[in-house]
Amino acid sequence: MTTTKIAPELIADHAHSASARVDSDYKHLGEQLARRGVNIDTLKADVAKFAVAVPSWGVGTGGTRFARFPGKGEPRNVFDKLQDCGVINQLVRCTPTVSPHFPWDKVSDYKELRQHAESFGLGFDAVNSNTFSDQKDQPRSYKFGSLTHADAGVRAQAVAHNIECIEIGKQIGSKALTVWIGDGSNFPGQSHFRRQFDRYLDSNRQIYAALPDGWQMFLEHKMFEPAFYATVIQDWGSSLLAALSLGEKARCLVDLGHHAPNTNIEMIVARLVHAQKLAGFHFNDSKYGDDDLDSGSINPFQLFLVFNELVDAAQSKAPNFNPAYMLDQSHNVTDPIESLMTSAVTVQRCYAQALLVDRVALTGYQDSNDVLMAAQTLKSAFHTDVTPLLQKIRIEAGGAADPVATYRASGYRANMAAIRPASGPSSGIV
Ligand code: RM4
Ligand code: MN
Ligand code: MN
Repeated sequence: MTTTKIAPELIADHAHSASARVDSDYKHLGEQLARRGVNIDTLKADVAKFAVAVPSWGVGTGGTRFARFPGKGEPRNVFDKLQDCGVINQLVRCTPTVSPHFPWDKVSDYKELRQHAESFGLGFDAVNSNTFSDQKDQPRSYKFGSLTHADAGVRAQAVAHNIECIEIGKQIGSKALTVWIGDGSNFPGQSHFRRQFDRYLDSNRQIYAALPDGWQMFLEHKMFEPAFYATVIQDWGSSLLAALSLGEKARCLVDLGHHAPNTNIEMIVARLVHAQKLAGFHFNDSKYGDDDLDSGSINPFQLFLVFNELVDAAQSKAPNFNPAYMLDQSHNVTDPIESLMTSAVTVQRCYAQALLVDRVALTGYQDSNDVLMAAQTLKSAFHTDVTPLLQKIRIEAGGAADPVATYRASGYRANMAAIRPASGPSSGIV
């Protein structure tokens, strides 16, 4: 039995036994949508093109500040991670790329890494740098900051790491660098806000200068953590200021978990679209802070509203609109493969639901101040169960009608547990 992926025969068997049920549900959904003037096959063709990248760090078991409880058969290195990502895409068929994180995913031969990814049918999305933790043998510490550190030597080291990430990205076929820094302060008075931001811009200008043609730099904001008093790029305002000052290739990345509770994230999305500065997303969900929970697990309506803005922007041909979609989650108590598959499907579901919004009717209700009907127009799209549509798309692409059931039936995790030795308990957020 092959252990590097799920046996294609098993997937086909599962899909075959589900196909009569899926066809019947799909037909029924098609009838419902036809009454609303939507052609389900056109919708299917649109949704089938949707893709979201998987974070390489997401397939390992995450933890909290207090503890990490390792899972069975965890990936030991980037090659194992790619294999797990390959399994995810085998079953869901909407995650063809992986977003790697360096130095976590460092190897000596990137050509080999790229070929390894290709052997699982995968490519690479944005590369992520890490100057929020110290690496082995690193001469200077990031304890008090990286790109914004008061010491020019630390800043130079952080700049060099980001440029190295670009160099790696070039070899593996990436087209973007995502920069998230943990820099900030824990106490009032600790750092000079304006000088710190100037240093941020100065460091990022050097990184920006190393971007090849066709590349972008994604600036990720985050309200707090690890700095608990003030974060240098704490919100989309600072992020936009930085992106505007750096230039055309710099854009703002929205991680759904990086805002205060109740923040209107969909409105931030609309503003960034207006400014032609929306880089893309790190999808996840949260109840309190940067919880990194599975997408749509707490507030699926918010995720739908974000997609409502995105679909509206695409349909109205907003200029320079080409957001990158990535998951960024930490799986502490679930099997990461199951969480990532479920999340990818949830994100795809919200995209499909947003395509169902009757935009002509909505504009009419907005312009005539019919508040109730405007709200109902969104709700009616959100309440549509598009499950049979998504199942049909997966089956037609050679994936699974029910990815979690097929995955569990394959015994993949148990196989991996036998091959990959258990790692000891450790701490750390990721
Ligand atoms: C941060 C942020 C970054 C991610 C790290 C691991 O909170 O979301 O995108 O690279 O976590
Ligand atoms: Mn993120
Ligand atoms: Mn985060």
